[in-house]
Amino acid sequence: MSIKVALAGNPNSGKTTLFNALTGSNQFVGNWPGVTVEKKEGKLKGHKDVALMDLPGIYSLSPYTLEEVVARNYLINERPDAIINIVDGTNIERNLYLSTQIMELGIPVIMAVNMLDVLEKRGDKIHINKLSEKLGCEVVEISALKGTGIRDLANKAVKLAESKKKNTVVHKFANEVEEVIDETKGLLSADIPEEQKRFFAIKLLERDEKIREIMRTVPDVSKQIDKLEKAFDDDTESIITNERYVYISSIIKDCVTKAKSDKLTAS
Ligand code: BGO
Repeated sequence: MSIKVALAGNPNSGKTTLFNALTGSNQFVGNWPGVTVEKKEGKLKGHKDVALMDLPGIYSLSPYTLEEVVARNYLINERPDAIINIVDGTNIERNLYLSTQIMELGIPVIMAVNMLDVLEKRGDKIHINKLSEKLGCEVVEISALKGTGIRDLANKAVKLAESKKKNTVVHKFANEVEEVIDETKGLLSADIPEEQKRFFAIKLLERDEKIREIMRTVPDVSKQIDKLEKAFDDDTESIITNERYVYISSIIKDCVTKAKSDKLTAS
């Protein structure tokens, strides 16, 4: 049986460089059905039975661009055995916004922190063990350009895919938000697997119309939306985005040490 691994990340994170390093010349290029978004698939070098799917570069799993819809529909409908989430280590705060959403899909995730060569040159440090603990997934450092850590990443991704271990979300949002997410999860029909319920509940709370289109039964979550919006005096999409940024700030505080501050000086 062949194993499917998906590669997901922001534009400019080094995804193409990594895809080329992982697959060599063994690639097939086409389009995603019905749209002019490029689809690239390859065989993982050294692992003949492992297919690697390169997803479009995206910033979020929201429904606002064709690329986001293509990527998330693939992840929901095809359920790859593992996801490699590549993040640009020099821009990690921004890249983690997508990661927090990828972790909610219930698919095993391994994070590849890219641009290690640049981080080392600057003297910046990402504490990958702490990052791994905070995210609840394995994290490796790589330089896609220099080829550092690529083989280790490939071996770990294959092992993870073979393990069939479901990803569970380790971080909790504010209590009031978690309560409403739990209530919403309880309204979802039984055809949605347990490990995917958090993702669907959050998307319904965000009034994501496109997610409704791919659900067999759509529960009425208007009471849950009302409850959250009254409690926070804001719209649900902003409330959840804000929760993600609070989580990301705590990750950055604990896991990133910079040699020089980003702040501009007056010199
Ligand atoms: C240009 N280290 C370094 N230093 N650079 C990297 C690494 C790494 O580990 N990985 C990728 N890059 P894509 P997406 C470029 O193209 O793979 C670089 O969008 C340039 N081009 O080489 O395309 C990579 O698929 C001129 O840089 O990313 C590329 O995710 C000057 O990051 C860029 C400088 O990689 C994006 C860089 C004409």
